Amino acid sequence: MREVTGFTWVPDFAKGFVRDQRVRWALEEAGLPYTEQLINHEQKMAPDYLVRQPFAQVPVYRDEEVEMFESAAIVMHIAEGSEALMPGDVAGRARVMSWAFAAMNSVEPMVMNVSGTELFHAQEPWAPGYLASARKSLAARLARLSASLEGKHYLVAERFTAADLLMSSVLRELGRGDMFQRFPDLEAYCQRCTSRPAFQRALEAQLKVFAAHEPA
Ligand SMILES: N[C@@H](CCC(=O)N[C@@H](CS)C(=O)NCC(=O)O)C(=O)O
Repeated sequence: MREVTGFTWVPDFAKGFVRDQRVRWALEEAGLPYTEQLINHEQKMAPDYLVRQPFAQVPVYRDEEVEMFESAAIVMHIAEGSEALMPGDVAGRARVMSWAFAAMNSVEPMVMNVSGTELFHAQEPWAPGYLASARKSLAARLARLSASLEGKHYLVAERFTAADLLMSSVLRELGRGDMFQRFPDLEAYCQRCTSRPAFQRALEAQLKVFAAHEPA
Protein backbone atom coordinates (compact mmCIF):
# COMPACT_ATOMS: atom_id res chain seq x y z
CA MET A 1 0.00 0.00 0.00
CA ARG A 2 1.39 3.37 -1.03
CA GLU A 3 -0.70 6.48 -0.56
CA VAL A 4 -0.05 10.04 -1.72
CA THR A 5 -2.04 12.96 -0.36
CA GLY A 6 -2.94 15.77 -2.74
CA PHE A 7 -5.48 18.56 -3.00
CA THR A 8 -8.90 18.10 -4.56
CA TRP A 9 -8.56 21.43 -6.33
CA VAL A 10 -6.16 24.37 -6.73
CA PRO A 11 -6.26 27.60 -8.78
CA ASP A 12 -5.12 27.42 -12.39
CA PHE A 13 -1.57 28.72 -11.82
CA ALA A 14 -0.86 25.76 -9.52
CA LYS A 15 -2.38 23.01 -11.62
CA GLY A 16 0.31 20.54 -12.63
CA PHE A 17 2.77 22.12 -10.19
CA VAL A 18 1.43 20.98 -6.83
CA ARG A 19 4.22 19.10 -5.18
CA ASP A 20 2.54 15.72 -5.00
CA GLN A 21 3.42 15.74 -8.72
CA ARG A 22 7.03 14.95 -7.84
CA VAL A 23 6.02 12.00 -5.71
CA ARG A 24 3.61 10.68 -8.33
CA TRP A 25 6.41 10.97 -10.90
CA ALA A 26 8.89 9.05 -8.74
CA LEU A 27 6.35 6.28 -8.16
CA GLU A 28 5.64 6.10 -11.88
CA GLU A 29 9.37 5.87 -12.69
CA ALA A 30 9.77 3.14 -10.08
CA GLY A 31 6.74 1.27 -11.42
CA LEU A 32 5.04 1.34 -8.03
CA PRO A 33 1.24 1.59 -7.86
CA TYR A 34 -0.28 4.03 -5.38
CA THR A 35 -3.59 5.35 -4.16
CA GLU A 36 -4.56 9.00 -3.68
CA GLN A 37 -5.87 10.55 -0.50
CA LEU A 38 -7.47 13.85 -1.50
CA ILE A 39 -8.03 16.71 0.92
CA ASN A 40 -9.44 20.21 0.53
CA HIS A 41 -8.05 23.44 1.92
CA GLU A 42 -10.09 23.15 5.13
CA GLN A 43 -8.98 19.61 5.79
CA LYS A 44 -5.31 20.60 5.61
CA MET A 45 -5.87 22.52 8.88
CA ALA A 46 -7.42 19.58 10.74
CA PRO A 47 -5.41 18.61 13.86
CA ASP A 48 -4.96 15.02 12.71
CA TYR A 49 -3.63 16.24 9.34
CA LEU A 50 -1.23 18.69 11.00
CA VAL A 51 0.28 15.77 12.86
CA ARG A 52 1.11 14.28 9.46
CA GLN A 53 2.17 17.55 7.76
CA PRO A 54 3.12 20.23 10.31
CA PHE A 55 2.85 23.07 7.75
CA ALA A 56 -0.64 22.20 6.45
CA GLN A 57 0.70 21.37 2.99
CA VAL A 58 0.74 18.51 0.52
CA PRO A 59 2.17 16.02 -0.18
CA VAL A 60 2.08 13.47 2.57
CA TYR A 61 3.09 9.92 1.77
CA ARG A 62 2.82 6.59 3.47
CA ASP A 63 3.64 3.02 2.65
CA GLU A 64 3.84 -0.13 4.72
CA GLU A 65 6.99 1.07 6.44
CA VAL A 66 7.01 4.87 6.60
CA GLU A 67 4.92 8.00 6.85
CA MET A 68 6.58 11.10 5.40
CA PHE A 69 6.16 14.72 4.38
CA GLU A 70 8.43 16.97 2.22
CA SER A 71 8.29 16.00 -1.44
CA ALA A 72 12.05 15.69 -1.97
CA ALA A 73 12.47 13.46 1.09
CA ILE A 74 9.66 11.26 -0.19
CA VAL A 75 11.22 11.10 -3.67
CA MET A 76 14.55 10.08 -2.16
CA HIS A 77 12.85 7.39 -0.06
CA ILE A 78 11.24 5.96 -3.19
CA ALA A 79 14.55 6.25 -5.07
CA GLU A 80 16.40 4.32 -2.36
CA GLY A 81 14.40 1.26 -3.36
CA SER A 82 14.42 1.76 -7.11
CA GLU A 83 17.21 1.18 -9.62
CA ALA A 84 15.19 3.33 -12.03
CA LEU A 85 15.95 6.39 -9.91
CA MET A 86 19.21 5.60 -8.13
CA PRO A 87 22.57 4.17 -9.23
CA GLY A 88 23.69 1.03 -7.45
CA ASP A 89 27.14 2.25 -6.42
CA VAL A 90 27.89 4.27 -3.30
CA ALA A 91 29.63 7.07 -5.21
CA GLY A 92 26.73 7.43 -7.62
CA ARG A 93 24.20 7.48 -4.79
CA ALA A 94 26.18 10.16 -3.01
CA ARG A 95 26.22 12.31 -6.15
CA VAL A 96 22.46 11.89 -6.53
CA MET A 97 22.02 13.00 -2.93
CA SER A 98 24.21 16.07 -3.49
CA TRP A 99 22.29 17.13 -6.59
CA ALA A 100 18.95 16.44 -4.94
CA PHE A 101 19.86 18.83 -2.12
CA ALA A 102 21.22 21.30 -4.67
CA ALA A 103 17.88 21.30 -6.48
CA MET A 104 15.96 21.93 -3.27
CA ASN A 105 18.37 24.16 -1.42
CA SER A 106 20.56 25.96 -3.95
CA VAL A 107 18.27 26.35 -6.96
CA GLU A 108 14.62 26.18 -5.90
CA PRO A 109 14.71 29.11 -3.44
CA MET A 110 16.13 31.37 -6.18
CA VAL A 111 13.56 30.19 -8.71
CA MET A 112 10.76 30.77 -6.20
CA ASN A 113 12.04 34.23 -5.31
CA VAL A 114 11.40 35.20 -8.93
CA SER A 115 8.33 33.18 -9.80
CA GLY A 116 6.64 33.77 -6.43
CA THR A 117 7.10 37.52 -6.79
CA GLU A 118 5.88 37.50 -10.38
CA LEU A 119 2.83 35.40 -9.48
CA PHE A 120 1.75 36.98 -6.20
CA HIS A 121 3.33 40.41 -5.80
CA ALA A 122 3.83 41.81 -9.31
CA GLN A 123 1.76 44.94 -8.54
CA GLU A 124 3.63 45.87 -5.36
CA PRO A 125 5.72 49.04 -5.62
CA TRP A 126 8.81 47.18 -4.46
CA ALA A 127 8.40 44.36 -7.01
CA PRO A 128 10.42 45.79 -9.95
CA GLY A 129 13.51 46.52 -7.84
CA TYR A 130 13.34 43.23 -5.99
CA LEU A 131 12.75 41.26 -9.18
CA ALA A 132 15.73 42.83 -10.93
CA SER A 133 17.97 41.69 -8.10
CA ALA A 134 16.34 38.25 -7.74
CA ARG A 135 16.55 37.60 -11.47
CA LYS A 136 20.24 38.50 -11.48
CA SER A 137 20.95 36.09 -8.62
CA LEU A 138 18.92 33.36 -10.32
CA ALA A 139 20.72 33.85 -13.64
CA ALA A 140 24.09 33.53 -11.90
CA ARG A 141 22.96 30.29 -10.23
CA LEU A 142 21.55 28.91 -13.48
CA ALA A 143 24.79 29.75 -15.27
CA ARG A 144 26.63 27.49 -12.82
CA LEU A 145 24.08 24.72 -13.29
CA SER A 146 24.40 25.11 -17.04
CA ALA A 147 28.20 24.81 -16.78
CA SER A 148 27.84 21.65 -14.67
CA LEU A 149 25.57 20.08 -17.25
CA GLU A 150 27.71 21.04 -20.23
CA GLY A 151 28.18 18.05 -22.51
CA LYS A 152 25.96 15.85 -20.32
CA HIS A 153 22.37 14.73 -20.65
CA TYR A 154 21.81 14.22 -16.92
CA LEU A 155 23.33 15.36 -13.66
CA VAL A 156 24.83 12.05 -12.54
CA ALA A 157 26.40 9.17 -14.44
CA GLU A 158 24.76 9.94 -17.79
CA ARG A 159 21.45 8.44 -16.78
CA PHE A 160 18.20 9.81 -15.40
CA THR A 161 18.06 9.70 -11.60
CA ALA A 162 16.05 11.16 -8.73
CA ALA A 163 18.37 14.17 -8.93
CA ASP A 164 17.10 14.96 -12.44
CA LEU A 165 13.52 14.39 -11.33
CA LEU A 166 13.91 17.01 -8.61
CA MET A 167 16.02 19.46 -10.61
CA SER A 168 13.68 19.44 -13.59
CA SER A 169 10.68 19.76 -11.27
CA VAL A 170 12.25 22.98 -10.03
CA LEU A 171 13.28 24.23 -13.49
CA ARG A 172 9.77 23.70 -14.91
CA GLU A 173 8.77 26.89 -13.09
CA LEU A 174 11.02 28.86 -15.43
CA GLY A 175 8.70 28.03 -18.31
CA ARG A 176 6.26 30.56 -16.87
CA GLY A 177 8.68 33.42 -17.52
CA ASP A 178 11.43 34.24 -20.01
CA MET A 179 14.49 32.89 -18.18
CA PHE A 180 14.76 29.83 -20.43
CA GLN A 181 15.50 32.19 -23.33
CA ARG A 182 18.85 32.85 -21.68
CA PHE A 183 19.44 29.16 -20.96
CA PRO A 184 18.24 27.06 -23.89
CA ASP A 185 20.42 24.18 -22.68
CA LEU A 186 18.53 24.10 -19.38
CA GLU A 187 15.25 24.25 -21.23
CA ALA A 188 16.37 21.27 -23.34
CA TYR A 189 17.45 19.41 -20.18
CA CYS A 190 14.12 20.13 -18.51
CA GLN A 191 12.29 19.02 -21.64
CA ARG A 192 14.38 15.82 -21.80
CA CYS A 193 13.28 14.94 -18.26
CA THR A 194 9.65 15.98 -18.46
CA SER A 195 9.04 14.27 -21.79
CA ARG A 196 9.48 10.94 -20.03
CA PRO A 197 6.28 8.87 -20.08
CA ALA A 198 6.33 8.56 -16.29
CA PHE A 199 6.22 12.35 -15.92
CA GLN A 200 3.33 12.58 -18.34
CA ARG A 201 1.38 9.90 -16.46
CA ALA A 202 1.97 11.68 -13.17
CA LEU A 203 0.91 15.02 -14.62
CA GLU A 204 -2.25 13.56 -16.10
CA ALA A 205 -3.12 11.93 -12.77
CA GLN A 206 -2.86 15.24 -10.92
CA LEU A 207 -4.77 17.21 -13.54
CA LYS A 208 -7.51 14.58 -13.63
CA VAL A 209 -8.20 15.18 -9.94
CA PHE A 210 -8.58 18.94 -10.40
CA ALA A 211 -10.80 18.51 -13.45
CA ALA A 212 -13.07 16.22 -11.45
CA HIS A 213 -13.39 18.79 -8.64
CA GLU A 214 -13.68 21.96 -10.72
CA PRO A 215 -16.24 24.27 -9.09
CA ALA A 216 -19.40 24.66 -11.16
N1 LIG B 1 8.67 21.90 0.91
C1 LIG B 1 7.36 21.31 0.77
C2 LIG B 1 6.46 22.35 0.12
C3 LIG B 1 5.07 21.81 -0.02
C4 LIG B 1 4.16 22.88 -0.60
O1 LIG B 1 4.56 24.03 -0.83
N2 LIG B 1 2.92 22.48 -0.86
C5 LIG B 1 1.94 23.43 -1.36
C6 LIG B 1 1.37 22.96 -2.67
S1 LIG B 1 2.65 22.96 -3.91
C7 LIG B 1 0.81 23.51 -0.37
O2 LIG B 1 0.41 22.53 0.19
N3 LIG B 1 0.30 24.71 -0.18
C8 LIG B 1 -0.82 24.95 0.68
C9 LIG B 1 -0.45 25.83 1.80
O3 LIG B 1 0.73 26.16 1.98
O4 LIG B 1 -1.35 26.23 2.53
C10 LIG B 1 7.43 20.06 -0.10
O5 LIG B 1 8.22 20.06 -1.06
O6 LIG B 1 6.72 19.08 0.17
